[in-house]
Amino acid sequence: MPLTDLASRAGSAVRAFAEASSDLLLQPTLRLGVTGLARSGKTVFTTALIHHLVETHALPAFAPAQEGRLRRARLVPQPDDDVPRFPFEEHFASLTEARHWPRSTDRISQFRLEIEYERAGSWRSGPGTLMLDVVDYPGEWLLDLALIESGYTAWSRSTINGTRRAGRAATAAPWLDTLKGLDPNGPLDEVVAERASNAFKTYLAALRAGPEAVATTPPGRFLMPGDLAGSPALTFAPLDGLAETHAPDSLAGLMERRFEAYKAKVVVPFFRDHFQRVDRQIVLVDVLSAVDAGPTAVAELEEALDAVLLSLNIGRNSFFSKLFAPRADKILFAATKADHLHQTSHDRLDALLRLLVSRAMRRTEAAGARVGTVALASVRATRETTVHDGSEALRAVSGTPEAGEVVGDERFDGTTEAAIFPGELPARPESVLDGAVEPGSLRFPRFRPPIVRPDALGRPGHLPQIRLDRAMQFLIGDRLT
Ligand SMILES: Nc1nc2c(ncn2[C@@H]2O[C@H](COP(=O)(O)OP(=O)(O)O)[C@@H](O)[C@H]2O)c(=O)[nH]1
Ligand SMILES: [Mg+2]
Repeated sequence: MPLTDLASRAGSAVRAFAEASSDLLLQPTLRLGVTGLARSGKTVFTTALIHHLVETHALPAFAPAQEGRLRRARLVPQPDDDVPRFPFEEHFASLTEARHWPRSTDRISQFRLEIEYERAGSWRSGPGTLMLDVVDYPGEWLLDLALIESGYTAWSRSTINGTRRAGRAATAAPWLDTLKGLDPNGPLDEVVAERASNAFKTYLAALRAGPEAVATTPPGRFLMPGDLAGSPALTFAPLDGLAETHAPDSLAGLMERRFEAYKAKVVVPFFRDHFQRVDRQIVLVDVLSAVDAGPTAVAELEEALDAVLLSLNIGRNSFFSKLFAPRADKILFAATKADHLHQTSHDRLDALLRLLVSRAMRRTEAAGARVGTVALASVRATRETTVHDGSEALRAVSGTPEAGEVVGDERFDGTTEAAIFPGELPARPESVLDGAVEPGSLRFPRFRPPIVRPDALGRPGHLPQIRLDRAMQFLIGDRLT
């Protein structure tokens, strides 16, 4: 391992300590990480969270609000100048005025809220202030932790081995073809390196677009480049038939240097500067889409959960992961978009996520932090209703499907409301893993965000949600007492 790495790690420990002690002296601060794979609902969650804190109102399961102890929350300048600000105002306007979901984002962003509240304790009373820093970052980047412990040769081999998995042959064929034509000992050639890297990226993209639908093969920035899109730092790829060491002027030598540079300049700084500093973490999971895509997607999702738990290093005895372990003492896994189901299925969705997470916790020997699960909708786009199928009454949801969505033989125009029977999750969550849900048998059209009307005094209305208040209580409730 290069020395610079160790030095920077030591520096980060010193900084973390200085930060923690200055926090104690100056202002209690809580850093909340929001992560999840692409489209899992991070932007919508973060927008709704800020909205509910700023527009204080009763949220039954969020004690500080329910007890009327939230006095004021306002947006203040964020602590890290080098991280883009989370564009809350833009996302909120898009949701409530245009009724469009926020535009998708692929990079890290941050937001600071200053929350003034009334203490609830019997021995501590009076006003308190909490600085809440919310950091939204792509879950794909967590997959890179696996690379830190790996050398270029080992990474190449395991990635190529990954193509042998059931169902991957056709997806991998074009990339494996390109690999056959590449000689690791051949001359160092930029054009060849780029061709190899492009073929590899095409393979990764095809994996995600395929039936697995979940991305678990690193490097994370190849899946979600953020501000590194198009950068030469991402121009590398595995090679086949590698020896243990590579001549510096060979193709393998170049690839190895790039691989190591990626780890040192991209992966390590992310874990050190952002991930490691998180106090509480929410991991959003689109369980419903995986269930609908079939057992392969669910299995792939389980693997993604393993990777997340390993990166959170709750309990595993590894030198490297220990160095990057965040100080997070509470981790919440949340199945998002629960508003696609009737509320009678919300507990089933939660039970399924709990099963997936507890299996992952056993596999990764997780211990230490408090881990919770919840099925939620950050923004509830539907209402509950019943539809009749002959003499049978089915529990359904109704909302406005987005223009172009198709259910059965109906294509929606984006303005018409419709009641849709989404199907039901099985009562026994284990049966989902055995393939009890026929792929494509559930109906989850994309709904437009709900209509939010101002209240009688003309103040902006509240975004409806499902169990978001429970998530807030788990993540920050105890720091507002
Ligand atoms: N019905 C519903 N859809 C949601 C909800 N949260 C997210 N979505 C959908 O999921 C998409 C992706 O959400 P987004 O927050 O942008 O995901 P990100 O990539 O993780 O930031 C949105 O455009 C919505 O279509 C929710 O609470 N309810
Ligand atoms: Mg986003």
